[in-house]
Amino acid sequence: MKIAVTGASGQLGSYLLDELSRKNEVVGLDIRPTQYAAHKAMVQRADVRKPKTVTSWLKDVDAVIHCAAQVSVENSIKDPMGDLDTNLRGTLCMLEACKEMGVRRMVYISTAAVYGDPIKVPIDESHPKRPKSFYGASKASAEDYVRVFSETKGLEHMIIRPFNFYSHRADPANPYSGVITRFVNMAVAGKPLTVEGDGEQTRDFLHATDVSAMVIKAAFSNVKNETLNCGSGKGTSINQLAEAVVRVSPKKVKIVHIAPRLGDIRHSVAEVSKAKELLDFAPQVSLDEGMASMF
Ligand code: UD2
Repeated sequence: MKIAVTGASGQLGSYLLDELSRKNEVVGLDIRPTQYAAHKAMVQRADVRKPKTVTSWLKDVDAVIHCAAQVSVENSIKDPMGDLDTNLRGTLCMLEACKEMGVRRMVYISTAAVYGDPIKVPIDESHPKRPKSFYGASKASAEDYVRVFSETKGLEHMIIRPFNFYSHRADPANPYSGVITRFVNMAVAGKPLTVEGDGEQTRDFLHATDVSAMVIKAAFSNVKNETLNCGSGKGTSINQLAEAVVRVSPKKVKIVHIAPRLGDIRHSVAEVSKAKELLDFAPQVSLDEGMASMF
């Protein structure tokens, strides 16, 4: 198969390239160059908002995995128009480019942020979408564009909603990086881990290699036109997470509590039975193993 991956220089994109390139022809597309030497020959400069830069790279491509996105919740509040341009218009541009070039399937990488504050945990895929940020709103709308495009123009699709994923490839310099990356950086610097609020809020953490594995299953599966959560199904409180980081940290660090984050979601845990049933997917990396690999 020939697969194109947008957002190929990002965290998830880089794991997809590693895995896909073992047995397939792969084209990576990104506005930023890749930082991995092994990917240099695979990653082409292209902007999903500018179809002319993308189309020619989709020649003979069977499936597109569309990861390219503006991923910061906070940026989306500061610049909703920029967020919409990349996440919604960029996705429509990709859908049209796929159609024009005869691509059979798009796997759209959405987010658990489409759910907003859940009314029920674990959250299953039929839970109402009520995003709390423009980021969640643009991803939720893009999901609808993917589905409607698929229904009206005949492109197969799969929508994947990852929960909180992490890996050592997340950019530590990015102020919006997730809590695991932040805690590991604090521990490496010998600084106390700052738990926001009482720390009893929960998240569903999974390693980026597990997200990559599920996305690849979705790309190759006979199952089509489905929306699936991508999580571990286990809730971990931020207090438990901080304690786990303290356990594996080479430096002795303390845990301190600071003010809660404004608008924070209290509990976010995926119901994962649909992914198990349709794709036979279950994450392989435990939180302890994943955490150890971060140091
Ligand atoms: C994640 C995603 C976001 C969106 C959202 C959907 C990341 C980085 N962000 O936001 O893009 O998809 O899910 O709901 O994956 N915390 C601390 N100390 C810190 C940093 C964080 O206590 O130094 C807490 C924070 O208050 C929150 C939890 O850890 O309760 C998780 O924070 P996060 O920024 O990792 O991710 P989240 O779930 O808010």
